[in-house]
Amino acid sequence: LRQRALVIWMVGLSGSGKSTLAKGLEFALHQRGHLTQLLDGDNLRSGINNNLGFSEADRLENIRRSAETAKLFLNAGLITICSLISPTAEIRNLAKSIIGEPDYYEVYINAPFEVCAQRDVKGLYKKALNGEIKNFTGLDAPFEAPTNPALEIRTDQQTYEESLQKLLDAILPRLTF
Ligand code: GGZ
Repeated sequence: LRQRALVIWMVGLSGSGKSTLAKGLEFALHQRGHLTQLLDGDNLRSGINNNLGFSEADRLENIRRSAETAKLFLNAGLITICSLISPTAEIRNLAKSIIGEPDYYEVYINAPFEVCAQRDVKGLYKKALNGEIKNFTGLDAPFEAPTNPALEIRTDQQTYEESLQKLLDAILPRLTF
């Protein structure tokens, strides 16, 4: 199979649906014969990024290492799906500059803070709202919504299946020469 490599960089709040859609996208691409690599912020933080917390400087370093890692997979020819909050324009610019503009495809997984807090899949919002977690994105740490993403997915306004279909419709045409 010939495929054009690409980094799909998914941005969004904790609980917005990034990881779920990233896994779904990876599975769908596999089924079509594509070679992929998934890099999830949460997973990277238990390995290569296990010395990093959630200060501004640590998040920047988290993104720098993740983008450098993505670049290695990109250069190996894989479709690399990154799912990290990537909360600021500065952080996303760093990722874009490491990966290189033409190979960086930014997807904003958009669900409002209130919706993510309502879902609270991991109970983190409850803890953050109780003051048990400091520097929580969207609460006492910034989240700057992407202003010019290649694609935006509203996970609060459509089903998971619709979101995944929209992702695939946008991405599949970009994976061939
Ligand atoms: C935001 C936090 C925090 C704080 C722990 N703020 O939904 P999750 O749980 O599974 O994924 C989130 C993950 C965020 O890591 P990233 O590497 O994606 O963040 S960043 O791009 O900003 O570096 C969340 C969990 O870690 N988590 N504490 N304070 N999310």
